[in-house]
Amino acid sequence: MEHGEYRPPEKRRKRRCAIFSVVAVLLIIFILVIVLALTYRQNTEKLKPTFIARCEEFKGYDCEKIWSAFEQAYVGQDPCNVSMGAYDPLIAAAPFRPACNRMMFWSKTKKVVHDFTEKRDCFLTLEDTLLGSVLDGLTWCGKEGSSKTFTTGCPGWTDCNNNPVRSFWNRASAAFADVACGDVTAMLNGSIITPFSPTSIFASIEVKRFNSTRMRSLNVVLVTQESTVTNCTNASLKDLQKELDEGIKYNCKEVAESQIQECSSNPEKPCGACW
Ligand code: DVN
Repeated sequence: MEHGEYRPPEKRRKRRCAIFSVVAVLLIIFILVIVLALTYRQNTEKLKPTFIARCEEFKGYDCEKIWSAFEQAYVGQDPCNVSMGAYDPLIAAAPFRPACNRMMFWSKTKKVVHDFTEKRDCFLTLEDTLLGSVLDGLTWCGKEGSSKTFTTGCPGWTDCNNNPVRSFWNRASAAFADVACGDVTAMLNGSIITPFSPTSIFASIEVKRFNSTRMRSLNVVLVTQESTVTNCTNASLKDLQKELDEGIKYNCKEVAESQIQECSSNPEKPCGACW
């Protein structure tokens, strides 16, 4: 050691190390708390602004009231124990209005259907209504003992039947089918061997609620592509015909996806000429 260099006594050096360690631990805890708080906030806050913004695109509705009716269905609940009935107050807050001769149902054809309804106002799907629109593509759930809405860490579609998202779509689909009237259209997928799948929402909920006192016909548009594996003689489509309420006329037409897309991008073409 060089002459004149001063070294603190051993005790003072140890004290400085201890203080440094405490400060470092406190800093790490502080950073962890900030990260957890931001993650928690991110998981719980982004749904309502999206819901309200999408709702306000529909004039004449009290969006705060509809939001309250929505969150009461799942907030504070076990996310695997939210039944379809939990959304009854929401359906009552924003009831579906019948759009006779324009209503479109679908199954395994979400993209082609919504590409079409976004570009042409020939038809109305559930996702074009207020309730279908505010929640399309979103996920949400609550937790027992919490008043928060979570958007991550929620059960997936198949994790449990009574999850908040699946119960909502089942309930909304039932209410939408309850007002189906006039000539109704259903766009089904000709590239799968069972276009009318018994486990689908269309088959298990919607078709069962079609009522001949309101509905005149069901016109199936079977979307075909190069990979098409079926046609209107498909066995599952025969089942669909049998399941229809007595008095509802059934039609089926194979339509190339390219023809639907062409019609989507040609607004001058009248709706009825699309297929
Ligand atoms: O008539 C339509 C419409 O009114 C809707 O409300 O119900 C009918 C469509 O439901 P579907 O007959 O069950 O048809 P799909 O294509 O089997 O399922 C419709 C949607 O439910 C899917 O697009 C999924 O939504 P997403 O993730 O694309 O926004 C969802 N879904 C169905 N099975 C699922 C699933 N999501 C995740 N995992 C699954 N196994």
